[in-house]
Amino acid sequence: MGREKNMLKTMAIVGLGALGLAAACKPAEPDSSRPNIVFIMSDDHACQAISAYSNHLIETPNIDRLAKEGMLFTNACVTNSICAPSRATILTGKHAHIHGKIDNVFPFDTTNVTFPQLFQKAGYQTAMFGKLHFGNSPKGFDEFMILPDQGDYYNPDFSTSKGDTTIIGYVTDVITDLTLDWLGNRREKDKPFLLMYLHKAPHREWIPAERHYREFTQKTFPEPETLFDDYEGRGTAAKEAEMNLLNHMTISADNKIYPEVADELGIKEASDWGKNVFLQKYRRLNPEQKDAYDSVYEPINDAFKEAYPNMSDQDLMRWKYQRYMQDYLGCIASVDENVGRVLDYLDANGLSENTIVVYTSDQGFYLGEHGWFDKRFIYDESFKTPLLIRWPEKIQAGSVSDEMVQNLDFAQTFLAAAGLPQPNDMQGESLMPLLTGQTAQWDRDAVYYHYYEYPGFHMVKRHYGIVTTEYKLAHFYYDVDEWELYDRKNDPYELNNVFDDPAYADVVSRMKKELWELREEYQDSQELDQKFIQKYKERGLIKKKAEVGSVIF
Ligand code: SGN
Ligand code: CA
Repeated sequence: MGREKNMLKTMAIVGLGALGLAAACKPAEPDSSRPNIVFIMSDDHACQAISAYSNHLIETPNIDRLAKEGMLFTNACVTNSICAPSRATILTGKHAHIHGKIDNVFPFDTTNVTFPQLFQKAGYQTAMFGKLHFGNSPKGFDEFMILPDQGDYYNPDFSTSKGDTTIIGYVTDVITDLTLDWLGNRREKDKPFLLMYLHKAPHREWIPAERHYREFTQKTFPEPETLFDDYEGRGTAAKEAEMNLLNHMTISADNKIYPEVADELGIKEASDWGKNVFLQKYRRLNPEQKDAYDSVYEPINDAFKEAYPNMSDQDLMRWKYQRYMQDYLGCIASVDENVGRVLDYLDANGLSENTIVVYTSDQGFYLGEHGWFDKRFIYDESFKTPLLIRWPEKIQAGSVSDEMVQNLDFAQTFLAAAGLPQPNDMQGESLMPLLTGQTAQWDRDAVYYHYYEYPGFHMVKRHYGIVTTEYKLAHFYYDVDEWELYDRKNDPYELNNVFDDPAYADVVSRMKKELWELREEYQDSQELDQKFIQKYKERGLIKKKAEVGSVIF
């Protein structure tokens, strides 16, 4: 409305004689059949750390705006809980065994068709800023600036189509500056746009912005009920995973104890990996950044030096959990602030009405639940991912969907929203019926999951499974042959594998049948499982534990 008034005013000023010219040059009217898309994704952001889901750890008022003004998905999940495979699934609308990016190791096969390529062809202006993690450049973007590999928190390097560059500053701020600069200065106002704004934060090694060091390192956070999980009641995979805060989180890289302090205290780790990572990151800081860092982390080191000799394992676990949360949540504070900057820009420039804004993560994360950090498992904290979508023209403000939607669905959703055809070989479903309140048209009752990266970081065994609202059935394979069944309603923390419980015999046979059907529907198979194992063998990736980055105290 406001826009129409402005246009009329312009026409009155230019006068009738100039009308033809004015019409030819005027910005196109917002066309609701071709909405803009701002796809915001952070890396390893757990639902537990977004206040729209739960505010027991942190307030995220800006991200929450998307739920207040749009839709919150409480059961969004991924197909493979790890970075690059998730990104490949989002871009292609296919499961990992089809697009081929099964893990973080092998590069993405760029002969895959991605939805941004289809948008570009259809006349959208396209741009990507931040973390991709594909080992190659994205296709289908008019402009991109991406972090090589995992990227750095301070003074990050970027790859662009014109070469590489380093930008001084804090990564979350820098990615947002690039995004706003593009929106403000290079966006072609007569075209709809697709913008992918992709944060590195809050990925490991969790270094907050200077402005958040002090506040967050002084906080104490509530412990999860399963912090001291002993993994009884589950299979070998949970027991052998190397993601335990006490045993596998490194004292230097992760907990920010200077290597010389760790040495002085006689802390032994299986390798120097954590110390080396710490030094590598610390050396990136310029003198001012180092001063700011030291002014906060030195006192933490001093206090630890004093406390450590009298700490029990339990005390150390608790200390590590607090250190972890302080830094992880400190990173999220910047993500939230910066999301606010982008939302404010859209508001101030009349773009909010006709722009679909999505906030999600490449997967969920353990924030001490089961004593863990990291992800990978089909268990809830890593399987679920945040999803908030705002599109004022179509989505009722403040709505909530409990349906099981997947990152597999995003590509088709965007294509449907823009009125573009969905390729037949995409494997998801458009979320449009859910977004527009036509829930009756949505009939999914189970989702399929498959994780591959083993042996590898954190040593989570290969597994595939099926999840319904009531049950979760998973098969761990390769160096084990174990099944797990969880009763999601009666055992929400997934502590008791009831696969062998006679009371669940019927459920097991029904779920297995459905799992085989899903495998067939999505064209996954034992032959493919073997093919991917063979690929690891050919690349020499089948190694013993200690050689693949395991760090044991
Ligand atoms: C790095 C991390 C791991 C993490 C993988 C994958 N170690 O290797 O903890 O699981 O990335 O993460 S780090 O201390 O060197 O960062 S992912 O998000 O890219 O899949
Ligand atoms: Ca990730």
